[in-house]
This record gives sequence, structure tokens and C-alpha cells, in this order.
Amino acid sequence: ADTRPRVWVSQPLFGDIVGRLREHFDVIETAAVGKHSQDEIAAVLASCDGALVTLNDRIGAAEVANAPRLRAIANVGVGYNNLDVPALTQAGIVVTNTPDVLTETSADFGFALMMAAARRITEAERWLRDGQWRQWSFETMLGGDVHGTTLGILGMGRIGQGIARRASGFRMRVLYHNRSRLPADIERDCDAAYADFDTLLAQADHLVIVLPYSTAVHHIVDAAAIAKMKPTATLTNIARGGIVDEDALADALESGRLAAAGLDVYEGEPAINPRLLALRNVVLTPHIASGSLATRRAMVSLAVDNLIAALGFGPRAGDPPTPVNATELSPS
Ligand code: 8YV
Repeated sequence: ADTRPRVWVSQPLFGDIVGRLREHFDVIETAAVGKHSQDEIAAVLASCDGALVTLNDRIGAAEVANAPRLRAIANVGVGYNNLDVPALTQAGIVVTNTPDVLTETSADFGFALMMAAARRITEAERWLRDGQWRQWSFETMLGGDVHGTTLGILGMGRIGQGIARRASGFRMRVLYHNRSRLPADIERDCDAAYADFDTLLAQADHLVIVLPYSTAVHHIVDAAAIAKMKPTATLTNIARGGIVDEDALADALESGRLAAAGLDVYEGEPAINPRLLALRNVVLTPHIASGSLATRRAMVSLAVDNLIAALGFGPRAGDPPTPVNATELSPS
């Protein structure tokens, strides 16, 4: 029985789903939620054939250097900036992610966060719970409109397109900026028009960031970018914290250079910039955009399918459903 491949599950996930791994593998399951040190990761990977990991786990060349058996890493999440994919590819390790299953849930949340920021929903609730609502007044917690305004989407992948489709029900004009322009039929389906970055910034009443993170987009929303936005605009980020310069954002929210922000992701999460915590006009959520129960279960299930297939088992042996580096690894 000790010839069975061994896989590491880096944190407790839905047991009934992760349990499917036991049909094929010996499973090392971490008992507690939390970040592992880089040394701990390297030590556990040293004896594993595969791993099921989350955004808490940073894995690159150093962590796999002494892991001769490691052949697959299944990331639970569509974003995989926690993994050094070029280094893992170099080491011959298949990397997979979980796209598609989280698209609509994440788009729901992005839209909700944008609306909460614009209409000051959480700020108003805190004010009410603080006992400050003494009488109804015409001017209590006035916000900005969502319907009929211009939505700017930075990053027009699957989730960005989902947000655009929601916006049409609100009669919004949708502009997007993306590395590459989308085909005309998709633009038509989303009722969205391409704009260069500066035009997007200047015209958006609500800017929503849904861009995959890479060093190339680090702090692309910085002080200079924010200065191009309308002072009445909101900024919502459900992608990765590093895309936005948080201090520049805090400056703008403090000085009224921006009306409000909705943030689900942070540069140093779970640590939150204290300047953001002190502001009333920012809605802060703990990286939960994909967090409906059904979607989180679907993500883990897809990651399990990927890991089983990548390690050569199950109905899709050798052909994981959603690989990240398949082309790079396939012999040409
Ligand atoms: C996940 C995410 O919760 O998919 C992503 O990129 O950020 C979230 O949906 C996270 O990645 C879990 O590892």
C-alpha cells in the first residue's frame, strides 16, 4: 500500500470532497487553517507526488528543489500568483487552477461591493448600529447612483464579462480595458466598449478591477491613475491587492479625490492598511468574492479532479480539466 502516490492538502477543505483523493492516494491533510512557512512547505513537498493548495501557499523553485516525486500542484482558485509557474514548469510540475466555476459568483460579489460602496450601505449600517439615527432626514447618507452611470471594468476576462452583463440590467454604459481587445461578438454580448486605460479612468463613474495579478500590473492603479478619475467615482477591487497602491488610494479617499472604494483584496492580507480601516468611505471584505458555499465546493471539487487526473488516475487520467501550463509541458 505504500506504493500509492502521496498528496498534501494544505488546509482543511470540504472533507466529503477532498475525501475522493483517498481512493487513489495517501493524503496528508493539514489540521489547521493558516499560512505555512516556506520551510514547512518544502519539507512536506519533499515526500509528495501532488499537492492541493490555496492562495495562502507560496510555492516556487526553492520549495520544490528537494521534491523529486512532485508532479502536480492543484491550486484552489482561478488566480495563481501564489505559484511561480515558470519555475514549476521548469521542474516538470503540472499546475492547475479553478476557472469558470467561480465566474458568476465572483461577478455577483464585485457588483455588490461596487453598489455597497456607491450607496454607502455598510457605512450607513455602522452609523445606525452606533445609535446615531435619531430621526429620519432627507439628507442622511446620500450616495452616488449606480443605474445609468458609466461602469469601467479593468480586466475583461470571464469575471469582467460577467460584471458587464449584470450592468446592462442597470442601464449602465460599460467601458472596459484589457491587454487585448475582445472579439466583436463578445463585446456585443456584454454590451461593452473598449477604452484605453486613461479613457477608462477618466470616464468611469464606477471602476471595478478584475485583472489577473502579475508584476506587470503591480500598482498600475497608483496616484497618477487615481488623479485621472472623477472625484465622484468609486473604485472596487476583487482581483489582487497589489494592483492598487493602497497608500495612494487612502490619500484619495481621505482628501475627497475619490468618493468611495470597495475592497475585497489587500496588499498584505490578512493585514489591513490602518489608514483604510480608519476611513468611513471604504467597504472592506475578507477576500470572499468567490465565497458562496456552492462555488467554494465546486472549486475544491474541480481542484480534486485536476489533481487526480494530473497524477494519472480517474476518467481523465493525464488530461486535467483546467491546466495552467499544459502547453509548456507537452512535448512538441
Ligand atoms: C480563492 C481567489 O478564494 O480564485 C481566486 O483567484 O482569489 C479566490 O477565489 C482563493 O484563490 C483561494 O485559494
